[in-house]
Amino acid sequence: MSITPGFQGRSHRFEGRLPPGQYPTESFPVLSAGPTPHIRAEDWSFTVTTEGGGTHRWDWEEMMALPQEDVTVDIHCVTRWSKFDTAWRGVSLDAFLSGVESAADFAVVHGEGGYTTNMPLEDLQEGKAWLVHTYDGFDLSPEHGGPVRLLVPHLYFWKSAKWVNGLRLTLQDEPGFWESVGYHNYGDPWREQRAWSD
Ligand SMILES: Nc1nc2c(c(=O)[nH]1)N[C@H]1C(S)=C(S)[C@@H](COP(=O)(O)O)O[C@H]1N2
Ligand SMILES: [Mo]
Repeated sequence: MSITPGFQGRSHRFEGRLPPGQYPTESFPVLSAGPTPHIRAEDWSFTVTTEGGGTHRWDWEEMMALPQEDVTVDIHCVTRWSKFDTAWRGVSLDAFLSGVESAADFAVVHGEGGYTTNMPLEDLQEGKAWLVHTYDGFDLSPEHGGPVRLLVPHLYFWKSAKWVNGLRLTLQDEPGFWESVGYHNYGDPWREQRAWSD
């Protein structure tokens, strides 16, 4: 029998839920590459652009009219903290993509301020990703990406773009902000895909 240091007591409850090289934290660290934009909900919008240049846009009210889901998931940051049972409310990416005609295999997610991150389109489909506006029962704070951020919990948390405002569907894979400076292109925490060389 082995006990992970600093992880006693809760080890049975979270058994098997800590990816390699990670430690659990109760706090919710803020990691932003630049200043925090303050965006009012009424000024927010989300635009999906297809490989052919077609656009589909939702404003706050239109997003809130889509089916809302409560999601409780574990999140894993590449800086090695993991947080269990984070509780969000938002809209599945499937609800946005269902009416979008596209042959794209890849997606680039855009956040206000120029942040981008890429992933295979299928990682945003079939209940694997959400646009979330509520954390722990409260409006998502600007520091954590409010009014709306992406949540794609099965990949390292840098893929969960804060202040999300767009999704570009592409035929070729295009590395995003961190991916183009050495972070792993895919970022599966269970395979410890931290850097390109992993
Ligand atoms: N727009 C934007 N999204 C972003 C980031 C950023 O700098 N800008 N940082 C990423 C990184 S590296 C992480 S770990 C998480 C941090 O989210 P948090 O600040 O809510 O913990 O957001 C990700 N999304
Ligand atoms: Mo991160």
